[in-house]
Amino acid sequence: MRLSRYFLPILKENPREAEIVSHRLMLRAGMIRQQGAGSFSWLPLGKKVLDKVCRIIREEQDRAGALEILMPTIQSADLWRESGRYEDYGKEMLRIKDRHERDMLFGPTNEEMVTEIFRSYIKSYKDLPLNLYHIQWKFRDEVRPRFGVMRSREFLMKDAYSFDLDFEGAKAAYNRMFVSYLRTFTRMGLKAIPMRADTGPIGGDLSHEFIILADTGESEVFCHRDYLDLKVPGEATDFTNDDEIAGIVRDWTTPYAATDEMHDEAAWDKIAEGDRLSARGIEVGHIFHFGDKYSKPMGAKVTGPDGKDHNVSMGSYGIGPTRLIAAIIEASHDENGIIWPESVAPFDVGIINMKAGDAECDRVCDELYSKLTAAGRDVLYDDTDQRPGGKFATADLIGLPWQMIVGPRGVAAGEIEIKNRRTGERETLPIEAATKRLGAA
Ligand code: 5CA
Repeated sequence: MRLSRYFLPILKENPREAEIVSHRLMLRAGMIRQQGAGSFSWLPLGKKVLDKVCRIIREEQDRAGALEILMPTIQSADLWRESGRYEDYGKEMLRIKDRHERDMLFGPTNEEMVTEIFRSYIKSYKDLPLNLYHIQWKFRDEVRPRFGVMRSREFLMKDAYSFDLDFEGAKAAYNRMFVSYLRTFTRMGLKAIPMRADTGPIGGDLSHEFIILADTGESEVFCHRDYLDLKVPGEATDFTNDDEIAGIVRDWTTPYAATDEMHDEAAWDKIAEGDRLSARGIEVGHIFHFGDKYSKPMGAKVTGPDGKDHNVSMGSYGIGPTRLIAAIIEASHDENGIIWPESVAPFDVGIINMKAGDAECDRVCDELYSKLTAAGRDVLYDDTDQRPGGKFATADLIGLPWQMIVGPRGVAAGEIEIKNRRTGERETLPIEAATKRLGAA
């Protein structure tokens, strides 16, 4: 992408309404535009990051055996009356009437709808286990939307729903999602700690929140320091092996970890003081095992091997991709801007033409651009006539992991400079070596 043809509305000043660094940087980097209380448009740079985040989520959901679907945002109130949640959900639910005066709602979550799909098609235990997920916009009329996309009213959610014959099967499904979440967050450069949590309006008695430690987090959390060194399972993890998966979950649930609501002072006191980590955290994912809470009232049952009907045992598993982006920025930035982990960076490489219009600089930049692009790298080429200082500031603000700096003096010597955004290290290299270093032959 050439910057001269891109839409990147950078803000020079710090927006006054932004209280936390991620919100400030997302606005300044032209990633999002606020449209109303807790409602945001995603501009090109933000949309690119969002797509990369969702891609990792998809890959790890698919790896764990979940199947992607897409359900509507607007739901019928009647479905929610079947489960009893229409009245229970309270003011967070946006209730709407259609032209026939029918009660509708903008989905804050999809347990009812996915249970309706399940019961319409699946009748036998032989079709289990099943896990269906989608990535769809949700609306929750939060009392206090704040911190930009961190707590908004309209936000993106990946929500998965598992169906099993019995408690044991549902526990195995829960474990698969648990491990899939560990892998998902680690691939985004985040250290997420699973913590026992309160189940709130989703229900059930087993749930874990996945928490990123950050001073600006809304939750108060308590955990053992051992979590900081636990190893995240690799790509070769066998999601069909229930024992292997259960073993990983055991390792990741043995040290103490709990959110504020579930905190157990007595257990906490038993941990040596130097091993206690009491901090603030951001909830980026939340998984629930709730058995037959929805399947029973909604009649989602299958015939078991015993020939009898069984209400299926269910769980649901959420990740907030829009909130995740804010969490990544909270965890990874400096005074100059965002430092993207390479896996979710909007572009892999920036090319900074220090003297656009200079025939040699333009030629070298064009060549670098086409070589890197042909090699599959996502490149942002700053071909504008801004001054070099402004270009450096932009590249750092939007967090391009690698920057190639092309100036007339270097080009005359056949060299360019490459800079690593995270370490700040700069290195001058012959043009070809630099191109190779950044992934093109
Ligand atoms: N149905 C279940 C799991 S699929 C559910 O709704 N869980 S949840 O309420 O915990 O939400 C799942 C995830 O959505 C949260 O972990 C969080 O990452 C994200 N999320 C929830 N509320 C908001 C919000 N107001 N703004 C941004 N993200 C949110």
